[in-house]
Amino acid sequence: MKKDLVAFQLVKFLEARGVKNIFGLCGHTIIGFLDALKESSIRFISVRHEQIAAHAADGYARGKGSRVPGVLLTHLGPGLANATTGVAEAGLNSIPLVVIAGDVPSCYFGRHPHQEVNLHADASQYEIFRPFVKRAWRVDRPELLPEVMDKAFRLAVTGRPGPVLVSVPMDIFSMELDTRFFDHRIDNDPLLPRPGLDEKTAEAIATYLAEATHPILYPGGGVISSGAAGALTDLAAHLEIPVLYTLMGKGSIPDDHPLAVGMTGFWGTEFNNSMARKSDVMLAVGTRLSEADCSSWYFGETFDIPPTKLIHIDINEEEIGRNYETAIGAVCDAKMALDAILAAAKKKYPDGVKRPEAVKAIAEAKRTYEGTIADAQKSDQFPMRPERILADLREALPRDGYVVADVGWNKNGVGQQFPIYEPGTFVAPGGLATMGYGPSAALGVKVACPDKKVVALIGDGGMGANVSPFATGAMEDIAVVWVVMNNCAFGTIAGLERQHYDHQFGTLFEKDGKPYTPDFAAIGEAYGIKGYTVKRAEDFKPILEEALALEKPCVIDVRMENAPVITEGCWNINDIFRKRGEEKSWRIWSWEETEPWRMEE
Ligand SMILES: Cc1ncc(C[n+]2csc(CCOP(=O)(O)OP(=O)(O)O)c2C)c(N)n1
Ligand SMILES: [Mg+2]
Repeated sequence: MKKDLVAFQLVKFLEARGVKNIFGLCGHTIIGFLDALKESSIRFISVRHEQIAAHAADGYARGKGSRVPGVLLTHLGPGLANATTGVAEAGLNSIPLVVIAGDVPSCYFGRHPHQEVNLHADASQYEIFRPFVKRAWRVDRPELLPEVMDKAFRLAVTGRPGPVLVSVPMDIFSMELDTRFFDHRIDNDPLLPRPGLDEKTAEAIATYLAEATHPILYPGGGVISSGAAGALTDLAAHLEIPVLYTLMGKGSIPDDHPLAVGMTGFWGTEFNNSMARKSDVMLAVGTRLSEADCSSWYFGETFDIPPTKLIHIDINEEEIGRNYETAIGAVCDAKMALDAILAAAKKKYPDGVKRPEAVKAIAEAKRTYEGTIADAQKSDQFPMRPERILADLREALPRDGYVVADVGWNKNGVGQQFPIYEPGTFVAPGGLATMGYGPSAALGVKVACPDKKVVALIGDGGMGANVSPFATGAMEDIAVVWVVMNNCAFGTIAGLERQHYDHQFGTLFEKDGKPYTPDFAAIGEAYGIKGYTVKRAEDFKPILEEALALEKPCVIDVRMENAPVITEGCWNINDIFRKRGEEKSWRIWSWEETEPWRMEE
């Protein structure tokens, strides 16, 4: 019988499962594991906060097309708690992660050993993760670790992808274990064909779409992560169907494709929302039809379902029929489904369908919209117009360059008016909308895609939340270009507050009544990366081009006007805000607002 330390066997298992990078932060509970990792081909990318590690692992998984999990290593208690926001963000966005956390020694469960979480149960830190991981395990015996790791890697990427947690009492890393336990599990890595759509349903859906007068396709993030963007674009082209998309679905079709319309919802344009509203059949794929994309589900805003007939395909059965009456629902993989529908459409309608009026209307609407922002995109004003920052960035960034966003103008403005050409190159925190996501996620994207240009487009609020990704960029030579859209404010919230309460209390960065900002370029330089401060609008693009060409970590601090993203859709919160003494009755969920046809019954 051959034996070896569990830590070394775990590293061997991870290598065998193709893990190339682990993001994490040390603690006494995991140095036994680090001792084994030191000998490995796996790169350990050490960061300064576990939330950064989680976002970076998320960015890594996305850079790899969401087919392989990002791996995150944390210490127990405070380390694991720090990682919660990042892991929850990944969970809500269906991004696969395997989180390995150290835990208290198993012999001391419940005796209050150092940093034990034990207020409601002994050694119960893993329960902190329960609401947002697919499964949280605490491994109580060394023989169980191989089995749990095997399950963890499979679970993270199958079905609706997401994070899993394996909490390992630190003594287990230091135990000797018969090598057959791990060896057996290393071999247990079956090919898992993804669940598809049966031919009959595929044909029914193709027929609905082909025969409809105003159909639309509506991809969400599931289309990107299942690699279905090509099939979606081909289906759109064959049946000439306009494509609207969710924030997370941006990139499912190149934005300069004649059938690409744009994003719906609160940050969508009126044309986009009206096209969605007027559609007679819509095929939604890989989306949970969430609030922002659906204008709080109000009737008469983004979707009117019914009369629009909703066909909804998602890998997660819980999404079907959640918010809307559904004509056909199918639980399957987005790519398998779109391939099957495309095949059925080609068989039944070999010559395709032509809808020249729709193509013309899209082109006209895009021209009109571009006209409304053209002046701002060219404005020499300084602090710069946000529209110009986005337009200059688009020109400087190659078609396949990545934009990793955060929250604020950088996410909502990009969703609305920044063309994305390649699936997966727009990386944003759609689910939890965590301020502070982008600066860290960009590290992981660049590690996953070293040959691509990666820009982290961040507000000064988000960048200020944590600047230490600069340290990791410097130490590990990760050539992210961080662009700080600096409006000296939590601008998005300032805009909402100004609109509803006529002031910006608690949302501006000010000192002695004047705008306050740290010097992000100097902070970058202090960390050992290149720092630029933009002083005039015309300097921004050349600086950006220089920074992108350097292939080194850089930060560009650019002052920007604190102006809100124009919102033509609707969001229920705007009805809820109410000044003292103001007469207001707001719309809340009601059949009158969301399902008026029921009231007619
Ligand atoms: C962790 C976290 N805290 C608070 C918020 C609420 N929030 C949404 S947008 C925003 C302001 C972001 O400011 P900044 O990064 O400067 O971008 P801007 O809105 O100015 O473009 C805040 C605080 C959030 N999304 N996440
Ligand atoms: Mg800001």
